[in-house]
Amino acid sequence: MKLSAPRRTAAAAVIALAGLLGAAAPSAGAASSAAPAAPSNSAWTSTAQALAAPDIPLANVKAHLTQLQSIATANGGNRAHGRPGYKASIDYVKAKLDAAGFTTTVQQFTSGGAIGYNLTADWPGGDPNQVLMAGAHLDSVTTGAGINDNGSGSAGVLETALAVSRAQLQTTKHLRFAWWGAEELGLIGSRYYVNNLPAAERAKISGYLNFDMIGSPNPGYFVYDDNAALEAVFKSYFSGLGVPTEIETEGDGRSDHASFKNVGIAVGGLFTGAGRTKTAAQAQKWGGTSGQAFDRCYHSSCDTTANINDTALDRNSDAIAHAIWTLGTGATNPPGDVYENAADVAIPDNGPAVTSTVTVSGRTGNAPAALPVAVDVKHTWRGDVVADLVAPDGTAYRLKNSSSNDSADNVIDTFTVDASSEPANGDWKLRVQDVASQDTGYIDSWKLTF
Ligand code: DTR
Ligand code: ZN
Ligand code: ZN
Ligand code: CA
Repeated sequence: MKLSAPRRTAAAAVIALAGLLGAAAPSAGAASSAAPAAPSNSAWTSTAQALAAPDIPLANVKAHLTQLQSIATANGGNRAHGRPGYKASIDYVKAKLDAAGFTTTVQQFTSGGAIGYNLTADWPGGDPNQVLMAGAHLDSVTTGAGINDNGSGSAGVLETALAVSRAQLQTTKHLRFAWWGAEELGLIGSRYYVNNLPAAERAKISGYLNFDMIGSPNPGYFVYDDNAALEAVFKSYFSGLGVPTEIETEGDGRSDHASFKNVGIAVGGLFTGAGRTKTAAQAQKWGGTSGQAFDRCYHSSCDTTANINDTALDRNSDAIAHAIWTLGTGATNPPGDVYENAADVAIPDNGPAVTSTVTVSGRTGNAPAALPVAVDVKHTWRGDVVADLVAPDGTAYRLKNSSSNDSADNVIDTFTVDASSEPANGDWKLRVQDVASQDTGYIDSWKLTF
């Protein structure tokens, strides 16, 4: 069994980055008994250190809430989809961003016979092929001003964007901020945005961070656990504050991150709780009142500026900035990063398929639309060989079919797979089967290049 000599050169650089992003360096997978093959020939040389985020002034965040409250009061008491208070909210947020140097876009859609609006704001610079998004729904329910739900998330994202402008932040990833319409009707605005984004544009989104209710009056500190790398960014921030966190368990699909997760984009976010009751154990670790809802005014007329816990709003706004600075200015995914398994795997003659695995981790977003799969299979009659790339979720991509008249030796080729619908991280497998008797061989090595 040929053992690969792990490539040490690039490994140190990749592990240095991995330490930054809290991710593990790539390694060979289960089929190999060889030492983990570290990424080799990485064209990535940067060991960019993420910059430290500034404090987000609570007073600034609350000033936005006061404005949203005034808008609701002046427009029938709410900021709901299809009502004048929602468009006025969009106009307020847009004006702040235009004045701060963002490139803003208002996207219209229709729902329930009424026009809705999404607002996106792009910060110039960063790798246009690695877009980091942060968003919040801006609409309220019809029964109230929606200051916690979701003025809090909207204001926290807005003030973080304004802090990026104040810092004239130079980013490695491209930053895009978003405020969604008609979330309360069923994630309508964010789903419209994602569904109308060309696949090539979707593939550029390395992650989406969602903030829906981050100032609940009886707060919990919940972190979305949909993506390990993004979850780690928030958990490490709160552990630095000495604040314990819990996994957000109100179920998937409960806010706009679901629109992005549904198309395979890595998502993360924060939540301080809605109508559920805080337990005694939670009150023990977080303070507040056990046996009472995290937000007693959830979807009610009392969801006003009085319905905010300042400490929770402050901590979560600072956590948003921490995530944007950490993920947006840290080292980008190294282009040309190679994940290889050089362990030999025997292929049974005219028998069951065998696999060889590489583990990809520490990346954000999806795999590329043109993923090179380099295969080296030694065989004495390559017409017998069928080969597939199997993504971490089990989706198989056919690389090579069998053919009865191809008697040449070996399958040594690089195939290109559109893997843009597959999250990058996970165990990728090369699956090979010999489908005709006589002649046989073995997987010599194979590799993916991201
Ligand atoms: N759907 C949100 C409130 C909500 C309920 N559960 C979760 C979990 C994660 C984020 C948000 C929520 C709303 O009413 O807007
Ligand atoms: Zn709501
Ligand atoms: Zn909400
Ligand atoms: Ca054979």
